[in-house]
Amino acid sequence: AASPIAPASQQAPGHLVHQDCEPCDSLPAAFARQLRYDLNRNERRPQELYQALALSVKEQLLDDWCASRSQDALYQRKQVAYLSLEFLMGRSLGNALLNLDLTDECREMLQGYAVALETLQQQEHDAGLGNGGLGRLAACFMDSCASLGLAVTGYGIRYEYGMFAQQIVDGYQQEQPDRWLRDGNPWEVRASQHNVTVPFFGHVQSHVDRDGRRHRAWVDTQDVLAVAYDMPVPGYRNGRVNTLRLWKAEATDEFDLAEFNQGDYTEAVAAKNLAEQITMVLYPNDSSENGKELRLRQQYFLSSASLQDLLTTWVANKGLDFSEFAKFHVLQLNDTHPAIAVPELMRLLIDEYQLEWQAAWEIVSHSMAYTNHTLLPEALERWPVRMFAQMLPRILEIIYEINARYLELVAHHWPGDVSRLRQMSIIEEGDEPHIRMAYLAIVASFSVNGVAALHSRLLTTGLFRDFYELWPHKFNNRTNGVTPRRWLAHCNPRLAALISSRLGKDWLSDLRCLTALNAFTSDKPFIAAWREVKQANKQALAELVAQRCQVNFDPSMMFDVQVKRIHEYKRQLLNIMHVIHLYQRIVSGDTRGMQPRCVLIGGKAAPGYAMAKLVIKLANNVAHMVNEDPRVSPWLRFAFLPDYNVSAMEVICPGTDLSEQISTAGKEASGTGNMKFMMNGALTIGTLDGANIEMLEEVGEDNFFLFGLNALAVEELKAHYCPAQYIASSAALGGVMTLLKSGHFNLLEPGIFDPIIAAIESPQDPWMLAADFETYRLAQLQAAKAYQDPQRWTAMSIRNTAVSGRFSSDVTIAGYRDHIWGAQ
Ligand code: 4GP
Repeated sequence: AASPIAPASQQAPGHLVHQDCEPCDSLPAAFARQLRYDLNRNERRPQELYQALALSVKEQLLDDWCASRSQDALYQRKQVAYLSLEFLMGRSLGNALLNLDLTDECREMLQGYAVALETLQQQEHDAGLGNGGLGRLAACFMDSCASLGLAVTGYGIRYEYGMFAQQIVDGYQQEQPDRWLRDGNPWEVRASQHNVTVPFFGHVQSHVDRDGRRHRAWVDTQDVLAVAYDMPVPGYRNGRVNTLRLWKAEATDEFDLAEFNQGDYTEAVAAKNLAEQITMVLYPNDSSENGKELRLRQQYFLSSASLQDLLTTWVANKGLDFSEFAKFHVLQLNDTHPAIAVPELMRLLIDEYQLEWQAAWEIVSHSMAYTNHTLLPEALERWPVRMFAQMLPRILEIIYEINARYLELVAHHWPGDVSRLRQMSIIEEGDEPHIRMAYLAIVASFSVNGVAALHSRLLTTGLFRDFYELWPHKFNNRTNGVTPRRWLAHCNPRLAALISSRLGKDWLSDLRCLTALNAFTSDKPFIAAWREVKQANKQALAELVAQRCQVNFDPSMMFDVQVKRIHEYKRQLLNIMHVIHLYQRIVSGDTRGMQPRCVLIGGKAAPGYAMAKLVIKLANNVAHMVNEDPRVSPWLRFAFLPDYNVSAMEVICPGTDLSEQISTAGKEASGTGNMKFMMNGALTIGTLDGANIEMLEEVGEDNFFLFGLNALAVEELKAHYCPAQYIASSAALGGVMTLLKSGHFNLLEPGIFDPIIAAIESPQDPWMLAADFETYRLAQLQAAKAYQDPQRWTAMSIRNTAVSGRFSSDVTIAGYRDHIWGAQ
């Protein structure tokens, strides 16, 4: 593994930067050059203009990107590898321009080409390499890490097909493949010098080396090539550019040589597909796992390639002494998806670099850190031992060894407690033994964190209680955040300009500065300007809704929005039930004191999640009845927005008045959409769940519409929950159930909503819709009343934005840096 180049530590700083050539062109010059050498310049469409612009902007990043890399190769400070199966990046152009401070220059330049920046931005396909919260969090973290000047590399998978595109046909969700790379990706750089091979299948043998030492060797493997594609992650005006390295699977040249030699040339070439399948498609499940073999292959592929990359770079720069590896590396595991990195790092250190078990374990257990993102039991990954035995036999051996050594420790701690051993074992026994990936992650990690205060507490008192008793020092909380660059400055330029006109621009890198807005809550001109901005943003949202849903939203009405993955625990159904209730009131002539509102729901359901898909169908059918009735439209409009994604959210959150965060308490780990809405001045109607609790703490009960059972009450009610009682005692809820059962919303499709009705009426309903309906309805009445006093509402809106600084991902990442990573 000798390196052809001198270790970077022995090179003069800047060694790799060519001092003798011209600095790169300015943006206008680079853009002009891109266009000049475009072979198809006579048939230029907005897509080509966008490509040329993106390439020119990327060029502006290259010097800083190279310099950041050279600096990291010196190993003067700790580096973080953020391992994640998902990075939900969305579009890059607007964000890159913002962080480079080139937005105005670019806008001006494009005037000369008679095209608007917005037009070109819309040409960019969303990089939808994630499902929801966990993937989008990774993207916000990347922005904050670079903006804080930290040396952090994101490692992920370059899925050929990202999150599916959602269409609504007759009210039902249909999934369409997302070919986001169709027009190429101008942001990526294929970096084949970093290629590594990842082994699969085969079997393990013992052998004795020349010095008489016994080794285990994983042989006859089928190797897959991992090809690196790098995307730049620019910090906010600080010259730092980090890397998001996405791996693509390709067949190795030696692939199935045997078949070649047997003359089966075409068969062998066709078999390449098997290797390339690994990175073909993102699994579209949010918060749940389905035990698919291909998914495990993706996890191992990502983990192995990324670790090999880190080790090769280390060896090239520092040689074969790994004693300081953990001093300079942290591997942050984004949920258990990459937890297989634990045994893989052991394997690489022991099998490839000949370390002893104990030395290797020291390194692993001092460099791994694990973040948990959900308490839902179906999301806790367990893999059949059988699958490991076949696909990753050497990895299975190592897991057994880790488990044996760790269980010894458990036995010491709780002498004679056999059930404890069974309970805490990484291997779950049974007819079909399974590997518990969360336990593997906890055992190896020096830090285990949840993503909001309540969630972290529930981890230590519930799900991971045994481990907390054993290792209390490992557990900590890091409340999520979102990047204020994308989620305020970029997506809401009108509000950003208004804020900057009073506070200057410091808030972009220190969002806590926004507390100064509290001084303006009774400043009449400021309130008027704030309202004007909101109206303009509502107009833009109304246009999106008109175009995608053919429903007319009136910006003078209250915009009430719930967008997120469709999941029972998130309770889109509760929202729909409230819409049905309003509809009933309106058609019965009871509109006294009612606030006209437009309700928007959007989000994707996992393709195999029947109940979530039925909720989408119900939303669409109810919307149809609401919108077709002329008696209703002055009071209520309702739309389901198809294909909700990152770029849709950039239009949605600035134009929202009321944000729905109504999950059953104890189920939403944190939420991050809630924070985006708050930053953009929406008020929240919500339960005491996830980060809602901390948002409420910041903004106070007077500026938040709180309702529902808390997490403890939900647990206590479980044993004697009786929905019939709630239905009997609330006329509103009773009315909703009667109308649902009458078939009013499915006249031509009898019975289709029976599963929904049964779920609401079931004493086993874990989401407790009936229990929370009445307090939800009352909170909605309060929200409506508050909205009718525009001065008061606007002051509340300003207060929400003012306190949102705590939910900047810069704050979150500073917490990771100081309390987990120990990075500078
Ligand atoms: C999500 C959680 O559901 C959400 O509450 C949290 O804000 C987000 O992670 C980021 O921490 N979980 C997932 C998942 O997306 O796939 O488990």
